[in-house]
Amino acid sequence: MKNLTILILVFILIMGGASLLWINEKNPSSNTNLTNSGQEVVLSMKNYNYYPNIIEVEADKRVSITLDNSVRGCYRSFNIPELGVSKTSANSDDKIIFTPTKKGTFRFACSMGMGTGTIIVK
Ligand SMILES: [Cu+2]
Repeated sequence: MKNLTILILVFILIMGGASLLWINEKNPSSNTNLTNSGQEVVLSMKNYNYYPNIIEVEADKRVSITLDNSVRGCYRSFNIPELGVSKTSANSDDKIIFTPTKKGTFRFACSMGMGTGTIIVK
């Protein structure tokens, strides 16, 4: 009887662990909002939007944003109105460089506002 109880407990633990793993594996696939931390940011395009579309940077440090070659059309025109950033990047070597001086959460967008994302300045 005691052995059976232990077996059941072990079984419950294994199932619990397995479901946790399952949840963890589930998350990345739904993660189109992956956060890219750091001052060197590379953005590409996924599902008609910037990817990743949350950027975390530190204030008062130079930020370099590269739009890789999957980013096309007006998405190459990159704007963060609240930080005074507005630049059209011709290609992946033409980086968007700025130094955010105010902290906060701001929106970035292409020139027509189809592609959007969030930049968090800490
Ligand atoms: Cu656009």
